[in-house]
Amino acid sequence: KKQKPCLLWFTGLSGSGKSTIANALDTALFERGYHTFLLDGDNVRHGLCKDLGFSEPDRVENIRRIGEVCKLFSDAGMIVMSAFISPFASDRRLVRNLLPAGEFIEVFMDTPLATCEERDPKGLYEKAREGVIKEFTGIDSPYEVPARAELRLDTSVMSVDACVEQLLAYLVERGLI
Ligand code: GGZ
Repeated sequence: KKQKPCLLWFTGLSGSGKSTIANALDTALFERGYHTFLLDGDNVRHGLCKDLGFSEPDRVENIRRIGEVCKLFSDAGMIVMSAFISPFASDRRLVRNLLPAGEFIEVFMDTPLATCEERDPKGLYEKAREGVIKEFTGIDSPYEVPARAELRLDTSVMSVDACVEQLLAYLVERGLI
């Protein structure tokens, strides 16, 4: 099946739906016969980046390494998806500039903090509010909102399926699938 390489870079707060939507899109693309590669915290922060924490320099290095891996896989022709908070605009720009023009697609998960905090699937927001976890994004560590993301999704008002449909439509419109 014909496809063009690209990198769908999901960025947003913890609990905003990055992994959920990236995984659902990955499944949808796989079912349609496309070659994909998905990177998220589950396969990166326990391996490639297990020496890194959540200080600013560690987050910068985390995103740098992830960006380089994404580049390798998109160079190999895959449709790549990554799901990391990536809170700093400068780091996201660095990854954008690593790739050939047009291949980087920034997907801003614009789910309100209140919704993310309500979901709190791992109880991390509660711990951050109590001060048990320090430097938690959105609480006592910054998240720089993307100024010109290619796509913006708010999972407080959109279903998973609707998000996937919008992403697939974008890839078709761009001639990538
Ligand atoms: C933010 C943290 C933190 C702190 C642990 N700040 O919802 P999760 O649990 O599964 O996803 C979050 C994940 C964030 O890792 P990333 O590699 O995406 O972050 S970054 O791009 O900023 O490097 C959260 C968990 O790790 N987590 N401590 N202090 N998220």
